Amino acid sequence: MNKAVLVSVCISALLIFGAFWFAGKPANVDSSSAVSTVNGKQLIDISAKGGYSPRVVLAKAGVPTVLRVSTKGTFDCSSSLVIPKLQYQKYLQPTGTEEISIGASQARGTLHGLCGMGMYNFQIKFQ
Ligand SMILES: [Cu+2]
Repeated sequence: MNKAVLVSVCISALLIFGAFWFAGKPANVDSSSAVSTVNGKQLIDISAKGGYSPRVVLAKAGVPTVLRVSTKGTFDCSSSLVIPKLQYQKYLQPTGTEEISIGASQARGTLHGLCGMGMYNFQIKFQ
């Protein structure tokens, strides 16, 4: 996908979802259901479609973590995922789950994720 297409997709998505946003939808900051622990690994589930949800996740620091980003008919630019701290950048499949490993030593501080154009974002706060 070239950058011009991505920009126009981004802008139209922003206009559409911006309308809902300004209609008063509260920011999704309830992260309690997004974090689980399986076999000593911390799992964080984030969905990508018209932005990321939840947008703020509180997680445990210093624990091997797998970030699972799921798409479901995601054709907006939130499928273009960038996590600068992990030097991660990828176009996700329109529907599927992407698993991103975060080592125990990387699971600290705040991890920022954003779409390719930097319009949508989420944060994982390791504490
Ligand atoms: Cu974007």
